Amino acid sequence: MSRYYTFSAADAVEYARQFGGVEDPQSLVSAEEVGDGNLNLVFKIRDTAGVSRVIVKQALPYVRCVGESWPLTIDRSRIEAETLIVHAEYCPQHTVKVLHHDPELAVMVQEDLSDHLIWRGELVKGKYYPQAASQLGEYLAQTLFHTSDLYQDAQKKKSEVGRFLNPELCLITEDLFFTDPYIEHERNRFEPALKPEVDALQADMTLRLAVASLKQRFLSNAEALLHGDVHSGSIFVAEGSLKVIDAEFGFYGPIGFDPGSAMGNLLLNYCALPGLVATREAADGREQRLQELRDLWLSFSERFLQLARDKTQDVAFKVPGYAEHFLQQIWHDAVGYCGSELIRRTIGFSQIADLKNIRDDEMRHDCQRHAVSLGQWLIITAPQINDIEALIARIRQNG
Ligand code: SR1
Ligand code: MG
Repeated sequence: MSRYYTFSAADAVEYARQFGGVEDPQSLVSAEEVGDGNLNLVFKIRDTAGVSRVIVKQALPYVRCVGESWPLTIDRSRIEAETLIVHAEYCPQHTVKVLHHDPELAVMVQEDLSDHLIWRGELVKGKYYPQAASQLGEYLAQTLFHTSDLYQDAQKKKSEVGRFLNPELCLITEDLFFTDPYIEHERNRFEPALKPEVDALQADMTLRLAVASLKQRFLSNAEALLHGDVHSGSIFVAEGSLKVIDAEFGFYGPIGFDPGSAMGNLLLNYCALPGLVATREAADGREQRLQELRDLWLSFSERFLQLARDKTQDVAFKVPGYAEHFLQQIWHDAVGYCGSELIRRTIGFSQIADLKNIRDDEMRHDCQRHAVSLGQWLIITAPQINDIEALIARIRQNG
């Protein structure tokens, strides 16, 4: 008999008193449900002075933004907590701290990050955090290198792949990223003005072949323990600080998927900025996004190579030139996954504020068209784009 029940605000307070690790548990008196993601309940637990002290997060047995008609395993809560715990082992400074978790109740208590803000909200307002992209690159390099075959013992890794199988959440990504946008599907969401672009995209067989390869590698390449959903809504930022949250899509997959998803979110904002802020600010903001793209990739790749040089365990993988070769494969994958993030967030089920918030219809459609065409181009030409400067140069040419 499962102990699972859905928490009320009062349950969340009681739970935080027991497991929140605060010195004065009785001072915790109220809970505010603040979950604005697609899947879970999230409570801020406040003390008598109204200060938020810890977060209680619970997985519902269905997709929250749809309802009970889309059931979803609560095991995702275990996967999320265990992924964050592994990632915190290698990059504590950029991973939200899990204070306690209970797989049966699908609940976890996390550190409060009220002194941070969700990066997406800040990007939509045109705000710039100069260190955020490098910090994200550091998080990705540390977590992905240390869980890859370059570092992990091969036997241990096989059992870790089993611990993090996550089939239901992976299926969501397999469908929403690589299938739905390329066929007529009831989950797709786009306005009639975009129908010609969507028809052309779905008829583009070169594109669909390239997407098939991306999907195959997502399904088959268990390279490292990914976060699995690195978008700007899964990241908290503050002056000089960045924390990654929300790892329920964690699994062993192709390393390029994580940096690629992150790059895709920077480029979605790049495409949306002319519709979100004044012309001058949009031009500056776009330059900042391109700089962030560069910072993200350079900090990721430089740290990954340094870790490979210093810490690779396997004798065969230590052969000179192998780490560089592996990194080049990761790069090409990342560019392809970046393109698929642009497309699925623009015409698929899971839309984002950057584009949705553009009030002027024509401007919104233009920005959406830009995101779709940039995504198409990235997916098709990924094997020919050899480095970050070539990518940035082509994005500039693309408008
Ligand atoms: C049904 S879940 C839709 C999306 O929300 C999550 O954050 C993931 O990005 C997923 O694709
Ligand atoms: Mg999420």
